[in-house]
Amino acid sequence: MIEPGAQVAALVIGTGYGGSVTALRLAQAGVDVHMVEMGMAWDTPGTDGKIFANTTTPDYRSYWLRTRTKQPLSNFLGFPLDKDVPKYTGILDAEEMGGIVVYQGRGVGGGSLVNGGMAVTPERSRFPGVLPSVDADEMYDVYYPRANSNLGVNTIDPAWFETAEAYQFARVGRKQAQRSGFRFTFVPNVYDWNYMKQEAAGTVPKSALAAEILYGNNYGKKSLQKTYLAQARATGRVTISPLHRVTTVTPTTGGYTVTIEQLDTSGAVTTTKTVTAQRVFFAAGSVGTSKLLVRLKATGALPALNNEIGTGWGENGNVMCGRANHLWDPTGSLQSSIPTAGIDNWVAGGAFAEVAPLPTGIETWASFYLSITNNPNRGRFTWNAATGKVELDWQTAWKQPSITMAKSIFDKINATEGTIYRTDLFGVYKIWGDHLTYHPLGGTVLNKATDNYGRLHGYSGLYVVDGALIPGNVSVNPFVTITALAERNIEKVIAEDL
Ligand code: FAE
Repeated sequence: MIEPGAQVAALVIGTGYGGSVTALRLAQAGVDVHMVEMGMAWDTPGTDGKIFANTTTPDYRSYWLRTRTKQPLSNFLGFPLDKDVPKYTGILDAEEMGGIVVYQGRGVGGGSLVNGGMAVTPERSRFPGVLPSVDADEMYDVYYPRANSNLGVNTIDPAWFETAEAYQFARVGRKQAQRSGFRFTFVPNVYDWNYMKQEAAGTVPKSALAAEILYGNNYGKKSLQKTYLAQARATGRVTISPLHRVTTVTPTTGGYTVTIEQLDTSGAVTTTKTVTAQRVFFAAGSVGTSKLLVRLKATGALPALNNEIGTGWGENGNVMCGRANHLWDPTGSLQSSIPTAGIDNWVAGGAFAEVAPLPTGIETWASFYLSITNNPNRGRFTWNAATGKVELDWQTAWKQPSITMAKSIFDKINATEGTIYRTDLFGVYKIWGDHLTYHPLGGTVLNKATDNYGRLHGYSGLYVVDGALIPGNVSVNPFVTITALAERNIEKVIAEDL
């Protein structure tokens, strides 16, 4: 745990993908690194003997400082699903920002603790539209392969997929996609598929087959704790302070003064510490990094940051929906919580739809999808001096292009199958889950708020290394791109700045 008055060579704010890559590579280059993480360590079992709670039974561990759950699927068959929980520094933050709920992981490992593990490299042809200033050859020859290998990305055994009871929902999704002429693709994942086979055989404790995902995964998923962070700790040069939140970064002689609040599990501040860091790497996630930098610029701690800070934020075009199948098309009462396939209509209709599980334990006859769409709308973080808070300018109506793009897939499938949308999953008579995102991106965009390698304009020794660099949309699930970009940028920074 970091001591007040400490002097550190490199301080990393946040322990998600960008932060973990940065810490590992700096440590391997001989730099001592301290990582500050506002969430918990998630290394100690709870009252039920497990570290993480099940998705079907949220408890005190499940939400970041909320007294009531805020489940992405809020309703079922007309009944609201949310329930009261004790206020605790739990694992999933449902941050309500203006017109959108932004879901984020909290704890050592960031989003890797709560996400679906879908590890997708965007198609090469789409990359210039995502990050135009980045050399695509370098990314596809060097940094994407490096990221995939270090994250432990693997693909499902196609033969097992054909017979696994837990993937009946995905096989129904495939059959219906193909009957409407859509391309159906398998999606790589960081879940250990061999472990899942053993879960199905009943030889190991169940995790994906026990509906664990949103509130953490006790066994089979290779979160950052098992990959980059384990490697980083093994260097002996990386230390981590969980339940510590960075509030201020401001220049001082030879580096930066960083103010850090230590939290207890009720979220109360128990101590405020001031330390000095030669270099500071912002890895607090798209929302965390952007909010921090907007506030530090507006309040005079880092006044020389440029006017791009806070702009170019997007939600990766996320929109959810469900379809009601016929009685002869059951999707299965046992569903793996780990998605493994999607419907690709990006070129024709601007949507890539993940065929998602609904692991309720009962037959629902529902097909459920999270679509990533080419929504062009972008939000902006601004400082509200009256409230002393950073706000996000985003309106729910800006999701309309996403809905239109998702409909390019599901209207056709419904027409082919003679089926209808579910209206009971996001409220009463509400088809579209258009009020949320799992994929916040941007707000401190590469080559705008920073140079082409994440160095913040206006200050030497300050870097952005996370999803805040990516301008709003990557056309697929984002963490492989965040990881690969962090690998590219830190290699340059180590070569030129240290
Ligand atoms: P992130 O992983 O969010 O890490 C930031 C860390 O910084 C967090 O641990 C914060 O607690 C911490 N932090 C924030 N502010 C402070 C502060 N002031 N002081 C100290 N610490 C701080 O950032 N992506 C995929 O590619 N595939 C998926 O299947 C997928 N499924 C998802 C499902 C869910 C439910 C969610 C929420 C996300 C999903 N994502 C998925 C998105 C993915 O997890 C996300 O893009 C990355 O985690 C973002 O990585 P960053 O390094 O930017």
